[in-house]
Amino acid sequence: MSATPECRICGGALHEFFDFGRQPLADAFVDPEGGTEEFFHRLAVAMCDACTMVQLLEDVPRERMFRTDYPYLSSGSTVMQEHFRATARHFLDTELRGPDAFLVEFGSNDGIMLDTVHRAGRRHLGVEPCAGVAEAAAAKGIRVRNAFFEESTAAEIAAAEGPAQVVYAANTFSHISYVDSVFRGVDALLAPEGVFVFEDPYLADIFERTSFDQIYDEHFYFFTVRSVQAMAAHYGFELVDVEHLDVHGGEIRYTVARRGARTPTPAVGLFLEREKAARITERDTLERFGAAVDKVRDDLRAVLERCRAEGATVAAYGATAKSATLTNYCGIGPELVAYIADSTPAKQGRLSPGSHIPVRSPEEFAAAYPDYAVLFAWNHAEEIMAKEEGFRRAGGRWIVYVPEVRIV
Ligand code: DWN
Ligand code: SAH
Ligand code: ZN
Repeated sequence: MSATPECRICGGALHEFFDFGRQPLADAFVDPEGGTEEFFHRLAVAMCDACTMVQLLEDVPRERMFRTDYPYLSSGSTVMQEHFRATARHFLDTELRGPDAFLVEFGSNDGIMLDTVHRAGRRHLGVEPCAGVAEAAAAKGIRVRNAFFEESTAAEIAAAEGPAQVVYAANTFSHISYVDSVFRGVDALLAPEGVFVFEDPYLADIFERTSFDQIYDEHFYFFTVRSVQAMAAHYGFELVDVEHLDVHGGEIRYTVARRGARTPTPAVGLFLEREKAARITERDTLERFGAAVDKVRDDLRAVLERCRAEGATVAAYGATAKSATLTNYCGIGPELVAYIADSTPAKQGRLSPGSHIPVRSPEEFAAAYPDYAVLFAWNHAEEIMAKEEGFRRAGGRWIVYVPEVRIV
């Protein structure tokens, strides 16, 4: 028997509330010619009884997930391009007004955010462990360091370039189990009045929308305002602002400063009240989530089985990391979904992790529309449905499963 698992942040006791069983790495698309064996791990989520942080029970070694050939390209969505342009402009207009102001982004991927900072001629540095996407950013003239952000990397950057007014991370901080090292790194790098800003999927939205596919190897933590406030305090910092974002199915942008450096905005207290009223960290909410997950699984399987019985053709759209949990937990393979259309070159011609559904180009989708398409990239619904108007015009129907299974 293993010992009672402990919270990665405060050491409190963890209470497991959902087990997805054996799951593959969500971004490890498989070469159909064979070769390397797939890596599986146990995917289960728990909440800390003390600080309420929701986290995975097991972490996958970071080098397995974030490799040279990491396939996800942030710039694949025009809505996300606009989101990060606006984010960069906001920093340029506020924290980065001083002539020598310096911004460090970790998890900068292909440079979707830093591109605007770079074009404005401002000091910046991306820290990105995946060489492929880091090179894509460097090719645009963006300064990138090919490394994992942690205490040693941050200390080296501080020594070489001086303090940063902004340390920023989107959809990355929640990917890092070793938050202690990250906070020590931020401490080494951040200017006295600087801010550490990060945005990640919001647990309240995941529960409200039953978007259980947000849970996969890379997403280690599921933040709330309450748990982030406790985490920041634990490491000598303070949560000073929060803002809800509509991207990626609902996120929060957290602004953290050194303790006492800034006055918290009313938004922090407001969100804490709302979270309390929504009972998101209560046992009954966790149990309801589990029941809702299994209902989505059963409903989606029923729709797909019916399509198969009727001889209808079914594909999916968006070979998302999220869809690894969806397909593997629901038992959806190529017999139910013939292929996944996706614009990412590195995913095309490969098979989805674990479920082995072939990934094809959107051009192949358009060349012979299926009767139904399951929207795996449900967080990009508006963008994709607008782009693929021809599919609906040709009589095609979308199958969505967030917040519930529907044909639209
Ligand atoms: O947190 C993470 C987020 C930011 O990105 C990472 N851990 C991994 C990744 O997660 P994901 O794969 O679930 O992200 P997306 O943005 O939902 O993926 C969308 C997929 O759909 C991409 O493979 C690109 C594709 N796509 C497409 O084919 N046509 C997307 C759009 C908008 C399109 O028009
Ligand atoms: N910020 C982008 C990319 C998110 S994908 C966006 O919001 O679209 C997550 C990224 O985090 C990947 O590019 C991955 O390589 C990177 N990452 C994971 N661990 C990291 C670490 N310790 N330091 C820096 N980047 C990391
Ligand atoms: Zn804890």
